Amino acid sequence: MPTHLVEPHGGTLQNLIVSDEQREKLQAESRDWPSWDLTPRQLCDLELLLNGGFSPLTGFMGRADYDKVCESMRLADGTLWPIPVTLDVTAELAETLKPGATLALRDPEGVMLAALNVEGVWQPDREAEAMAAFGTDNREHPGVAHVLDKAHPFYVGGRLDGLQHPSHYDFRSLRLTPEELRAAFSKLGWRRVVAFQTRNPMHRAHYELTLRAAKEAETNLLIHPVVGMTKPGDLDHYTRVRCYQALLSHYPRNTVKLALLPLAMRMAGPREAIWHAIIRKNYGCTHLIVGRDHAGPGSDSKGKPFYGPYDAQELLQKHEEELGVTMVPFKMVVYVEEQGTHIPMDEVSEGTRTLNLSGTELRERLARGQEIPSWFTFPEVAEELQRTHPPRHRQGFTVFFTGLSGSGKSTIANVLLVKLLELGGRPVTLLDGDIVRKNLSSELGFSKEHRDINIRRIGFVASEISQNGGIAICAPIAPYERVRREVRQAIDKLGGFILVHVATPLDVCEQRDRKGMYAKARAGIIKEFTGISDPYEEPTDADVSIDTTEMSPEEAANQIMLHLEGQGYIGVSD
Ligand code: PPS
Repeated sequence: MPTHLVEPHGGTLQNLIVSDEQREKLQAESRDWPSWDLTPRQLCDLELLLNGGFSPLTGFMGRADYDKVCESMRLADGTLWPIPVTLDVTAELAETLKPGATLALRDPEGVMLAALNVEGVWQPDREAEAMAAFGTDNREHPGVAHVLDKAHPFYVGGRLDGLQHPSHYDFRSLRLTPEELRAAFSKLGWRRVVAFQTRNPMHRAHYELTLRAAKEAETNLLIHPVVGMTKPGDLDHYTRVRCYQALLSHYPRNTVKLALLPLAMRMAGPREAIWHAIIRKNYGCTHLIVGRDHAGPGSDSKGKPFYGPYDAQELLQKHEEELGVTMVPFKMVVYVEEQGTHIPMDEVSEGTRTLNLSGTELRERLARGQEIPSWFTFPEVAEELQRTHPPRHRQGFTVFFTGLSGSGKSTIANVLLVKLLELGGRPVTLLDGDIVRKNLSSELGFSKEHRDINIRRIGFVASEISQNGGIAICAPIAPYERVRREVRQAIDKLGGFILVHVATPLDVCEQRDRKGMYAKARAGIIKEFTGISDPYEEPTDADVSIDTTEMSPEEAANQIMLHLEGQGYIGVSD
């Protein structure tokens, strides 16, 4: 079909999927090949290599390309390419791979997706790579943390023969390959297309700015959100895609298209902006909207931004002619109340009252179940966000007790269980120390290693419960700070986590000695007994601290209920 679309990067749109015949041959030969199970990040990279999103690449980079990309943002043949696309593997596998070997690349189920014709194996200097690609070796940068701490130590480069694309079962009609999207543009007669890259839900301001960008550049609009891997902590892509779908009907008819990009972002700021432009060019776009701090990870813990706000725009602008993709600067728009409309910030006259909501304010409003104003986001989008972020009093959470044996954890936990059941509305599960030891951890003893395994198991079950809207009450001793924090971190992401320190002093616990265990521990009959012959690390991050020396279990449980109420986990509407 004759097409007037922009040329792919490097001139040829790659499609690395082999013929049916070749696939059968490779499958038969693969019996004797070594295998590699791809990580989630590698699966994303493989998908864009196979479908031509990463044209002109025909496989994971070899050493010559990699070195040149790091050093000067170019492939060995001089083609502009800013980001290393490498296959990292373990030392054990690397040892077995020689040039000329073939490596079977498999998905998590073990299905072979591609054969890698090994051209080289090497151990990269990862600090140097971080400095080159990200401009920093600070591990607070998620891209740097990946390269330095998560990636395997060896890289394998080579051409790929693709057997099949990674499988996806969600939003299939929106998962268009470069070839499919180009065909759709041709059919619609679109020649000039501006892409909007996003990893966040789109609100009114995004809608207005994309509309303006398309109008000013006289282009059609492709909303092309990343659904591969984005910045840790971002909103899940299921919710985001439902939000984008809800937004579509607001655009003028037949001017906009939505498609999903299975990219694993690196958050590399300016270099990543160039990468995004190359990828969009391969998908048939002529323009890319680039905003403030495009694909940047924000600031480090000292508040210092990793990239300047307009570094990405500037770098892309420098290369737009060579690339054939025009950078459309993203203008921040704000809502001007007295005019009832959104306008670019630089057009707002001094003294005009403008409205905006920060991401934090939005999250707080969602957590409290408050209304989201329609000037900020279309009601259909707000509804989707509210469905995913129910107010706290309808979310799941975990109350995690820690304290010495005999401190009163179980008794208080049981009272709390009954009080929460009495309130109703959410299922409540008690994971008491003894119950867990009987049912979940019966083979474990009381060494540090075993205690940590025990707490991780409790944490895992609690996170499943919280994530699915239930309340988990855990009451182990949990003597070690590090694993307690690990559990908190895991659950905080999915629901609330409240640490209750039952801080009854050791002498009181020992005096009570309800189970006679302290006497046995003192006599050396029970070894490694917490507080006597084993450590207990007092928490410094407890949300509630209770000393039961002079407090009844009822009073203690009430104190926790008050805390839960204060935090919004239980409330009037329960
Ligand atoms: S841990 O450290 O969190 O894994 O411990 P946990 O699973 O809560 O188990 C503590 C209960 O096991 C009994 N027990 C011991 N506790 C501490 N140290 C040693 N060595 C030990 N051996 C047995 C004890 O009854 C604890 O129950 P509670 O309810 O805390 O008194």
